[in-house]
Amino acid sequence: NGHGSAILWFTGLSGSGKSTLSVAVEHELHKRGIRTYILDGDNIRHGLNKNLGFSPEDRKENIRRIGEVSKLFVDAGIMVLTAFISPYQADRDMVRELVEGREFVEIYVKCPLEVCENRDPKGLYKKARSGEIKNFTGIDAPYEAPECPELVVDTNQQPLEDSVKQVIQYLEENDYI
Ligand code: GGZ
Repeated sequence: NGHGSAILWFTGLSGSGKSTLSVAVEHELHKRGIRTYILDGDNIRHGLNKNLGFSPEDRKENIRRIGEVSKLFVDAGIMVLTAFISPYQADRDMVRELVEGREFVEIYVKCPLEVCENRDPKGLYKKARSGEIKNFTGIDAPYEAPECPELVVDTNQQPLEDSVKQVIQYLEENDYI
């Protein structure tokens, strides 16, 4: 009974919980009969964008292509959930401008760098600190926190289920679902 598909754009540091949250939100949307698709590093950076690295230019192109693909899904009536660091405000704004105003829902997955670094599920922060990986977001590459996101979800201050409720509640109150 959807009132409209949209892009749920999760942005945040590596290890902030974007993927976990997007999967959990997707599960709730499925319970409500809503068709969804998740775009993340696994299906984008290993495929469509496998020629791109982590320079500012490549990140911009990464986000641009993800935005264009997301727009196609929205045109098809599907709720898209994207889980990319997307560290630059200008790149996120570029995606926002690709679609109708309310079709872009910017969700800041907020978590202190120290906490992400302690989680370090893939050991990437450790490699970044030792210099084995260059241009790592939060270490030697910037993360620009959203200036005016539709939603801020603090994954360090609340359990996953509360974050999921927060997103679902936003979507209900604003007639997305
Ligand atoms: C940031 C990097 C880097 C560098 C590899 N900087 O925790 P992960 O592993 O699974 O998520 C990170 C992912 C980031 O890709 P995105 O497409 O989301 O980035 S962006 O939106 O900025 O284009 C991390 C891994 O790739 N990774 N090198 N240097 N993350």
